[in-house]
Amino acid sequence: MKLTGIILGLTLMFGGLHAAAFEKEASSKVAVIKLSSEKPLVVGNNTIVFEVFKNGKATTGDEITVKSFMPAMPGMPYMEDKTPAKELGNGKYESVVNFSMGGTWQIQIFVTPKEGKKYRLKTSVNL
Ligand SMILES: [Cu+2]
Repeated sequence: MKLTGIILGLTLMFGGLHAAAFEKEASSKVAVIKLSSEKPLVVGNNTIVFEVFKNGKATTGDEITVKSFMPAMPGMPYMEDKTPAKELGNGKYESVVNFSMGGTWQIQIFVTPKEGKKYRLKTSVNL
């Protein structure tokens, strides 16, 4: 009984350490990209990890640029942030994305693979 409690406690603890505060998936016929962040998304800078899979396999050597934008709203101009991602390995790429205000942001992920055609995946986030 006591041991079970300890094991459960440890499982919850380590589970908690690995859980991402933000997770989202973008996919097309070409690829699947998993977005995640250790911290919840905020207005300002966000470190987002992009995991790129092609045919179920993690990619390497891709060049990735992340564009986030919000269409113009009454009394507010179009807003955009565009930043390259750096490769971390194992199909993971990291980018610091700046959201300058709360609301819905459209995200476009531009991928230039080491081999094959360039492609783009779209998703969105709310904050
Ligand atoms: Cu706006």
